[in-house]
Amino acid sequence: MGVSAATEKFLRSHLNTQSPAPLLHLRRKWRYNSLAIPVLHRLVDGFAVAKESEALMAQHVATEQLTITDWVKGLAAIPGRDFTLENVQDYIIRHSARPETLDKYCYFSKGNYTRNLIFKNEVFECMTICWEIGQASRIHNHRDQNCWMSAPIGRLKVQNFRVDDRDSARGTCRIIPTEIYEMDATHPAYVNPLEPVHQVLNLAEFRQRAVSIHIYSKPFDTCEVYLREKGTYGDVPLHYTSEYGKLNPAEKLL
Ligand code: CSS
Ligand code: FE2
Repeated sequence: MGVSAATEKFLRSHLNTQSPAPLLHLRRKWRYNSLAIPVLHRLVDGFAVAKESEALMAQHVATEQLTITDWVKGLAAIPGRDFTLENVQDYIIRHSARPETLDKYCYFSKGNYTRNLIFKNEVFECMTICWEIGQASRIHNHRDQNCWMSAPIGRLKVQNFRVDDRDSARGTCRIIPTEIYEMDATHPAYVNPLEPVHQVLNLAEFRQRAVSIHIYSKPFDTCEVYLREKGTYGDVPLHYTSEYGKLNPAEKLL
């Protein structure tokens, strides 16, 4: 898929040492979200390689810790037209949610990861996702919507995939693993709009539950799920385990 000129400029700016904020998470680039590097390898091959070492010298940006309520208020104060990949990434780098304020939005289930809506308007929705040890999402996309993620509690691995030979009439494709990165409290991330198919995993080896916060803009309520072994994909509805702190009555937590 293509991206807007503004997004492309943002992705390019990751390698511009004049714009320090988005570079924060590149300091440990192979372990954490380094998505700008592979993107730029394709966008401006050669140039990206030359600039990589400079990117590693990114300055540290102070992060203000807020209650989840204030964190969401700050996000909702960004006007819709400014709710861009760059602006929201900048916000989540500069502001983090205090983990102890997330309790109300934390429901765990041994059956599956849970989705807990915190806030929703026409521009974005924001939710916690609670991961038991060993739980993982399916391989999926976000319907071409932007997604920013942070993990105030625990650690998560994100595996990106490339989709080859997509045949929409037959619902078949090939799924090829590409970038891997990790998220934790100090390493937020966003889904690469140029390679939006991914899987999030709370690996058993991490030995702890995880709670991540996801911002989706605009909100979406279905996604495409990819079955790697079968080479097929299809639509799957998404639902909330809890909304605004209240468990969905139909929900059976295991
Ligand atoms: N997108 C998945 C979580 S992994 S990013 C979901 O909303 O259920
Ligand atoms: Fe996702």
